[in-house]
Amino acid sequence: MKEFIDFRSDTVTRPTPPMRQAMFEAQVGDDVFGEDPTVNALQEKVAAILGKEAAIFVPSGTMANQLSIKSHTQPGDEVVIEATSHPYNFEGGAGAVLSGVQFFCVKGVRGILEVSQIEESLRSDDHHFPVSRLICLENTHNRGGGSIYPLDRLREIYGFARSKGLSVHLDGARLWNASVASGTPPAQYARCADSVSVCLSKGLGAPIGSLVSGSKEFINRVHRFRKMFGGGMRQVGIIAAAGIYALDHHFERLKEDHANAKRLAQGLRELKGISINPDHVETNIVIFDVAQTGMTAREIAEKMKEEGVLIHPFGKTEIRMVTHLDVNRDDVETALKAFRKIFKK
Ligand code: TLP
Repeated sequence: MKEFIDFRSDTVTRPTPPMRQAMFEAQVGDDVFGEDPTVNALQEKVAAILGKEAAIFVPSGTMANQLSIKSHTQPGDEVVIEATSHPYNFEGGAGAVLSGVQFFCVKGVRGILEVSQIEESLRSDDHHFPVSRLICLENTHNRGGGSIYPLDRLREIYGFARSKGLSVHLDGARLWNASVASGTPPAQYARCADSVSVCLSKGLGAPIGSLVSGSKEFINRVHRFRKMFGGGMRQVGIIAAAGIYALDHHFERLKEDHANAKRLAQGLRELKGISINPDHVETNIVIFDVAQTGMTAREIAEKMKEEGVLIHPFGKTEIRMVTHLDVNRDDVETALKAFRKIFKK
C-alpha cells in the first residue's frame, strides 16, 4: 500500500514503538468493577493535571462531550453553543437523541464567543421558553482553525455563567495544544468550566481514549450514563497505558506541530489563489480558502492525493490541514511543493 503523508487530522497517528511497549506491559483489571490499576492511574493523573476532583476514561471525544451534556441537563433544556462547534456539528445530532436537549447556536469569531453574545442568547423565566441550562465552549476550536480561547474571556464567561446559575462544559479535545501554545497550564483553563473533556487520541498520539473531568459528584453521574451509553470497558488499561505514555512524552512536543503548522500557513500564503492569514494559525490546525484558484476543495484534495498528500476538504472551497506526530518539517515542504505543482498547471 502506498504511504501517504496524511494531513487530514491529528487523529491519524499510529502508536510509536515505545508506546506499544507501554501498552504491552500494562497491568489490567476489570474497569467496570473499577479494578483496572492503569485506568485508575490515568484518571487520577488527568484529574490532577486539570485540577479537578475526578476524571473518567471513555472511548471517544464524542462520548465525553455527550456524557457531559447528558449529565448537566434534563430533556427540553437549552444548551448555548458556538454555531461551528464540534458537539453541535460533528456528533451526529447526539445532543438531541441522547439528551433531548436543543441547542441555541451563536456565531463566534473563529469559534470564540463574547460574554454579551451569551447573555443575549439566554431565555427569560417564561413558561413558553426552554430552560437555558448549559454553555458549551471549545478550546482549541477545531472549525475556528485551532483558535485558542483567551483565558480572560473564559474567566469572564464562567463568572457570568455562575451568576446566572448555568453550568459550563469545555470541549478540550485539543486543550493540550492550547496550553502548550499559550503557556497556560491546563488547570487554569479547566478552572473556568464545571466539566472538561480531553482527548488522548488527537495531538498526543494515543490510539484511543478521552476523559471527562469534574467534581466527584458530577463524575459519579457521568459513570452511570457511561454504562447506559455502552461505554463501560473491561481490561482497558491496555489502552489507558498509551494515554499515560502520551501525556508523559508527547505533550511538550506539540510545539513542533504548531511550528510546522505556521510554516505550512506561510508557504500557502505565497500561492496564488489561496486565502489564508498565518497570524490566525495559533496551534496545529490550518484552514484556508481556495475559491480564487478556480478549483473546488475536493478537486484539489484529489490532485494532492495523486502527489501522495492527503488533505481534508472542509466545505466547498475550504481545506483543513492538521499537523501531528506523524508529519515532520520535510513532509510540510513536500506538501507545499505538491501545491505549487498543482497550481502551476
Ligand atoms: N474531531 C475530528 C472530526 O470529527 C472532525 C477531527 O478530525 O478533528 N471535539 C473536538 C473539538 C474534535 O475535534 C473532535 C474530533 C471531537 C470532539 C470528537 O472526538 P472523537 O473523534 O474521539 O469522537
